Amino acid sequence: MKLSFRWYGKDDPVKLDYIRQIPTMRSIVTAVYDVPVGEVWPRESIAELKKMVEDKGLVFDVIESVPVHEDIKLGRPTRDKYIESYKENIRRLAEAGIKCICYNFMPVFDWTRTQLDHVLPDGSTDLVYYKDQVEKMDPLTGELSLPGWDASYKKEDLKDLFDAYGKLTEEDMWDNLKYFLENIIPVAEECDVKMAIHPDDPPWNIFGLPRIITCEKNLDRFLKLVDNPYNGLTLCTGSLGCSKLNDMVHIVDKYSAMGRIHFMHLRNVKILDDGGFEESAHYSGCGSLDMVAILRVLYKNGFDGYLRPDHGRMIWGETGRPGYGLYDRALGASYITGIWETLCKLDK
Ligand SMILES: [Mn+2]
Repeated sequence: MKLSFRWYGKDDPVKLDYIRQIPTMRSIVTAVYDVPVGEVWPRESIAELKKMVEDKGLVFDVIESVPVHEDIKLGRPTRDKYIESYKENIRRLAEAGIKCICYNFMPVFDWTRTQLDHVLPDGSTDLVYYKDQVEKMDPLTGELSLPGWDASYKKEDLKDLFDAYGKLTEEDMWDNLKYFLENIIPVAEECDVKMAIHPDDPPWNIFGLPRIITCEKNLDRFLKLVDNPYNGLTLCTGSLGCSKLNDMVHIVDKYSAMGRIHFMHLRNVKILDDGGFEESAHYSGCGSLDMVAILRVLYKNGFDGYLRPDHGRMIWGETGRPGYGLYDRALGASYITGIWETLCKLDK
């Protein structure tokens, strides 16, 4: 496994100088953040990122994310223009040495939480999803807004998007995803770039918007849309794992044995009785997922893709981007590498 760490570019308060000090850290996961969704990333911006990362002795070979324009997800006539841009981004990233691209196919909203600074008994803070809070929210009136929503959406734009998705069924979403994959996967294969879809977070419909990358049955369907190793998964344990219906050890075992997991996101969540959840520290005992069992099946299947600690809590007085501080993610990385080293040595 190739240990990696997400970094939000030069404005990220978590510096590459700190990330490189995490033992055995290999790759930086990043993106060009100042280009609107659907446009081609300038070669100079990609080269600048690569240089910053490589100057610190780290590897620049995985991108999270190249976002997918809503018109592609909606199957609008304008999608072909955005798909062409997407292909060009794959080519340009491949030229710069990128081997894996993470993306998602969630309508309108990416990850969704109800609070980003929930205080835990030990005084640290985490991200939570409380069902009763979600039920009170209406993104269109905005009287109660979810934290972390893309501020670039104006209320009118949001209304148009909701109307458009209102006319779309889950089957339409599948058709639109298939169309997208049929166009981009041949380019990814030609460029030797593994495409890795991130599951929907959380893995259920929100505000009536359809979500399809949610469970084993749908992952099977997804991989068959274009049955090619370049069409693979970012297996995020904290996203799929916040539904009790998903058996994460089984899912990780199955798809890593098939060689279709290109990127692992490892984090733990505590599932609440009513179906809500709280993000927790990585350690198995802090949440509902058995991290040793998950790493054991990856090891058994010879997993050699990318792996990164996902969201951490905010601890030790750190402030910054919720879920993406340095300290708790570094603890997560150390915990993961500790388990991995143990698995390697017990096997000798
Ligand atoms: Mn994730």
